[in-house]
Amino acid sequence: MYRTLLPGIIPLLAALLLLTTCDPPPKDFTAESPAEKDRRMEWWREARFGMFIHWGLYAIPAGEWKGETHHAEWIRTTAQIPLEEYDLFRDQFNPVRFRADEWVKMAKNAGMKYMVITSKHHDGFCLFDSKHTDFDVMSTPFERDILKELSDACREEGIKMCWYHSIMDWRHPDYLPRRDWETDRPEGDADMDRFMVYLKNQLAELVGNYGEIGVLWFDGEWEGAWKHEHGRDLYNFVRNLQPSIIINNRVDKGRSGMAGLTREGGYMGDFGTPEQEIPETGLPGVDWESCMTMNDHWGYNQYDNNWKSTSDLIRKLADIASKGGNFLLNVGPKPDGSFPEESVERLNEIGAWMKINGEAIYGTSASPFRHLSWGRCTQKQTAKGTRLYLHVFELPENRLLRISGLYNDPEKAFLLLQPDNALAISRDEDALLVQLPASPLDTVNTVVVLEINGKPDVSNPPQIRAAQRIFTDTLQIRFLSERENVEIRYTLNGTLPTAASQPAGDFIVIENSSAVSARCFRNGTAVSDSVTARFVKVVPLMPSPVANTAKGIRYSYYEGDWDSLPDFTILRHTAEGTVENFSLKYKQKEDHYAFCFEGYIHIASDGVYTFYTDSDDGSMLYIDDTPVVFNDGLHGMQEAKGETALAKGMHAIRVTFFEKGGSDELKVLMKGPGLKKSPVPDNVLFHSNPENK
Ligand code: H79
Repeated sequence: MYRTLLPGIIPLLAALLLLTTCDPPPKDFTAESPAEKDRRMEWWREARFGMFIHWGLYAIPAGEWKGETHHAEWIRTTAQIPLEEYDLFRDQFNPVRFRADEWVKMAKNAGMKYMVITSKHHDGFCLFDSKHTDFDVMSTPFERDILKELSDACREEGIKMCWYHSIMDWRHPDYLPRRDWETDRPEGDADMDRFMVYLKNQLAELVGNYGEIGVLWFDGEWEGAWKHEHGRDLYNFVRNLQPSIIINNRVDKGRSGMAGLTREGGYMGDFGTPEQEIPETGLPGVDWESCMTMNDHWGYNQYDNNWKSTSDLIRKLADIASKGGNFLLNVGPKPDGSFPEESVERLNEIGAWMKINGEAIYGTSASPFRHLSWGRCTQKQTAKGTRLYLHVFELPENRLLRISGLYNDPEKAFLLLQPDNALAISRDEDALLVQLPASPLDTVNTVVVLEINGKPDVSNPPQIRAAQRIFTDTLQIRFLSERENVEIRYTLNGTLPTAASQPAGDFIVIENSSAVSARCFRNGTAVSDSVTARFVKVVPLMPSPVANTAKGIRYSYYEGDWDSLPDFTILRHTAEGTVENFSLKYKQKEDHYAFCFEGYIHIASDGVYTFYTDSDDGSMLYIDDTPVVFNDGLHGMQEAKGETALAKGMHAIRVTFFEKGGSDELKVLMKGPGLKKSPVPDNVLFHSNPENK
C-alpha cells in the first residue's frame, strides 16, 4: 500500500509546502482573453435555464407583519423590524420537511441545469455553517448546513451549485449605511474595510467548503459605500479561490438599473442581470440572464396568488433563449422546507415541455430573424449545418406556417413532438412555408425544426430610419438593408409594397403624415417581408409671452421618502431660489430629497427638439406643461428621451427629480435643428423676474 501511494504523496506534500511557505501572488483576472472567457462560460451558455431560490428567516412571517401582507425577503426593512425582534426568527427556523435531494430533483425534472440559492440575503442571515457569524443556520433549532446538503445533492444529480450572496447587509455592525429608520443603531466605529474582511472570510467558506461552485451571484451592490474598487477586489478574490467560477455584474457598480446590463467603463462581472424583465433584443457577444419570480415576490409570501401561468413561463424561456440569454426562475420555499404547491405544479409542467423540446433551448444561440409575428426562433450549429428551432406561439391559419425572409431550402422539417414525421415544405416568394399537421400540436409552444445546410440565409425586412418620428415641415427618410443586390420599394399608406411600388433610392422626403412600408426586391420579386413605420406631421408649439426674464431657473427643494415622483403641488418645499442650470448643488442631504425646476428655455429656430434626462433616481421633463420625457421610478443612472415640435422663442420648461437612496445625479440634454445632442446650456435658461422691469 505504502509503496504505491508514496510516489503520489511526495509531490502533493511538496506542493502543499510550497503553497504554505510562499503563496503565489494573487492573480489578476481582470484581463482575460475572449477565448479563456468562452471556455469558462461554456457550461453556462449551454445550460440556459436555472433555478433561483430565496430562502431564509423571512419565510417564517410569510409576507405578513402587523396586518400588512405585502412583505417578503425585504421584510426587516419594509416593515421596519428592529434587529432584536427580527433575530427571534432564528429560534423558529426549523424546516423539518426540507429534503435537499427533492429540491434538486424538482429543478432537474423541470429541465434546469443550475441552482442559485441565497447563502445570505440582505438581512444577513446565512443558510450555511459560517465560523464568522452566529446569525447562521447552525444557531437555529434546525442546526443542519443546508448548503452542504444541497451541494451534495446537486453533485449527485449533475446540477451546478451556485450561491447568491448579498453585499448589502442590514445586520453586520460594520456595514454602512444604516437604514434611516434605525435610530437605535448608531454607526459607532463601523468600518467598511472590516466588513470587507467579513465578506471575504465568508466567501472563502462558500467557495472552499462545498466543492465546485458554478456561479457567484452578488446583489445589493448599489449603496454608496460599495465602490468600483471593492467590486474589482472582490471579483479577483473569488476568481483566485476558484478560477473557473462565473461572477455576475452585481459584484461591481456597472449595472444599469433593473435592465441589468453592464455599462461601458471597465466594470467587473461576467454577465448582465436583468431583473423581472426581458431585454427588447439580445446584444451580440453579451452574456446575460433574466431572473424572475413565478408570482410577485422572491421570498415566500403566503398571500401572493398572482402566479404567472405555465404557458407564460415556457414562452418567456423561449423568448429569452431566442435573444441569447439565460432564464433564472425563482422559487420561494415555505418555512417548513417545502416548495409552494403552485411552484411545484409549474416546475412539473415546464419539465414536461422541456422533456420534448429541451434541445430547442439548451446550447442554442440567438435568432437570426429580427422579428417573427407568430413566435421565436433559436438555432444550433450541427456537424452538417444548422438546426433552426421555430417556437410557434400562435398557430397559423390552415396550419400553414410562413417564415418570411428565409432563403435556405431545408433538408428536412419536423416537429419535436413527432420527429419521425417529415413536414411538407413549399415556397412563396421570400417565404418558406411549412405545413403543420392537425395533431400533435402544443398550443403553448410547438417547436418546428428546420435542418439546413450551412448557416441561415435570412433576409430581414429593411430598416426605416429618420431623425425623429414627428416633423413640422418635411422629413427625410432613409432605408437600409443588410442584404446585397436588393432594391427597396415603398408605399406611404401602409399597404404591402409590390414590384410596382416606388423604388426608394437612397432616401425619400415626406411632406405629410405617413405610414411608410418598405420591402426588398430583386429582379422584380419580393425578397423580404415588409415593415411599416409611422411619421406624424405636427404644428410647432407657439412660444410663451414672457416679459422681465433673468438668467437661470427657479428651483424648489423638498425632502421625503418616495419610490416615484411625488405630486409637488401638494407638498411644501424646504428651500427655493434660482440656479444657473438643472443642478442638484442646493440639496441639503444625500438622499430622500427632490427638486422641481421651473423656468423658460429659449429656442433658437422652429423645428423638432429631442430632450433627454439621465437620472438616478427618477425624473420628468415638461415643455409648455406637456410631459416630454418620462424617466420616473427607482433606478440607477438611466436615460430617457422625448420629442416635441417648438416654434422659435421662449417656452416654459419644468424638470422634476427625486432621490431615494444610493447615488444621485441628474443630467438634462437636448438635440435640435443644427444642434447636436449636448447638455442644455446655461445661456438658454431663464426665469421670470418681476423685479427686473
Ligand atoms: O433578491 C431579490 C431582491 O430581494 C433583490 N434582487 C432580487 C434578485 C432586490 N433588491 N432590491 N430590489 C430587488 C429592487 C431594488 C431596486 C433599487 Fe436600484 C435599488 C432601486 C434603486 C436602488 C438597482 C439599483 C436598481 C436601480 C439601482
